[in-house]
Amino acid sequence: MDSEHSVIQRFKNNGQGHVFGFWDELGDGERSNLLAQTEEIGLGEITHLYETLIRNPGDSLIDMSELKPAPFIKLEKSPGEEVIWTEAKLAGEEALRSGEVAAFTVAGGQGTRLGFDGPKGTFPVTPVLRHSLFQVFAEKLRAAEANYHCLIPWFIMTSHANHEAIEAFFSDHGFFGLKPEQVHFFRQGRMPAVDHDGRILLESKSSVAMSPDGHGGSLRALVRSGAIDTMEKAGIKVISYFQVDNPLVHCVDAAFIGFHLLRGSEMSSRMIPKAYSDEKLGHFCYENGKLVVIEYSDMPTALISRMDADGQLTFRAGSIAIHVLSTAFARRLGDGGSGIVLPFHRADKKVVTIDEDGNSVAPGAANGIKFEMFVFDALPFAKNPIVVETSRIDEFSPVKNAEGVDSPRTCQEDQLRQIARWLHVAGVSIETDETGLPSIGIEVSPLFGYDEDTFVRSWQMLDPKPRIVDGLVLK
Ligand code: UD2
Repeated sequence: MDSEHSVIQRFKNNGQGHVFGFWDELGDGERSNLLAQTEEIGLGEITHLYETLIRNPGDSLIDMSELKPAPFIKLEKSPGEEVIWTEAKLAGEEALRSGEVAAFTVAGGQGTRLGFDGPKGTFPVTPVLRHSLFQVFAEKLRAAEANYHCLIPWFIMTSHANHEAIEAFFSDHGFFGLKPEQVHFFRQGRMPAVDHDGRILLESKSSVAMSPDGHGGSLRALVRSGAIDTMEKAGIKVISYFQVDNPLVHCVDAAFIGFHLLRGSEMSSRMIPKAYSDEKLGHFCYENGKLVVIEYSDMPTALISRMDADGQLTFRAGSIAIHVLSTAFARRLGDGGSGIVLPFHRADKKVVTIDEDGNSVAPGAANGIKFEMFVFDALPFAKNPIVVETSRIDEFSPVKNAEGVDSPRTCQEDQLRQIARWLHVAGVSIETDETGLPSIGIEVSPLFGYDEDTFVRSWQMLDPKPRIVDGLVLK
């Protein structure tokens, strides 16, 4: 009772007493739900965010006039550069063989744009068998484990909304052949949505409108959940971070990991040249000597479309949200002990809430503000951060929208083009259109081949070779 009273009083003192406006009408279960939620909320933090992001948004923390394009390690190798890629690959392979690498998927997003009823990782993404994103990643990890004779623990950050569904999905599918004890699920933190006056929005009389605190919340969630302790106990030194929406990602890429290690980097990122100026990718930039990512929505249009004399976009280094972090760096940033706190960004959204009488209101336009942290904001705090180019066609085709760009259809087509290219390298030509898209459906399990080299190796060992027909599955 006392603690109830002090929580309620704290909210009143901070001008948020309305959160308990229906308290007298609530039953015991509803009261404890509301109390549990409100205990998660840092009222000082909310006041600070209101002051700095809503009331006096002021200028961006980044000085846009100081931005320069960030250098990156190029994929196209000039004669002397072959050797640095080879050395990097060897160093990454050594770390994998020594069991120092964990995979980390952020899967706590709400996936609203896709309009899929379920956690995004359960979305059926492959072209023939319609295997889920999670299955694709699991098979890639199993294939890498077989290749490097190692165990790769897999950490998956969920949200309060999808945690149980994700755990059940893995359990129903036998963890896709992984050992259950090597897969670790943990929930990310939440933040309340507020209105334009900084008042916390209620979703119902007994619940606050809470939403995930962004993928940048993964660093503190790694620490709070104990996942980082598990990593350290297992001798993990390198965390290979990727988003849940991109089945082409190399879940653990030896060369990328090797560059990270050889350059003494605490956080490294993958980039691709942007396909066109408005492509929705963050931009790798240097600001006053620090590596930063400026999200597409925050970058001034004049900079987004600026061209070099050779006709290329000046700020072409696009972030595809694939990073490698050292475990020690993740802990340092996640526990806040270093005094470094990732900034929050505001997102104006439609938030289902209630009116003064407690009736549900579905807004027609953005009525609320959500707060999210972005993991790439950790880059300027990292020692020796580096950016390494990768090939778009081989590593990036996310599923974000129900239709159009970055949709299930474009992603399936990109998977099919990749298989056609691999077959071509293996000496088998199949009919494709001018974009390289085959006219038939073929699927290759990552267990058969997860990149060109492993595919060609497995293909060469097939005896007899299968006929290439519609619906062929290689596993
Ligand atoms: C992200 C990047 C963008 C580019 C693009 C590549 C940001 C702000 N932008 O855009 O620069 O790299 O990806 O595909 O990151 N997630 C959580 N918890 C959250 C929010 C998101 O786990 O609270 C996960 C989500 O499940 C997904 C990933 O983070 O795996 C990306 O989230 P998104 O779809 O909001 O990012 P997007 O497409 O705006």
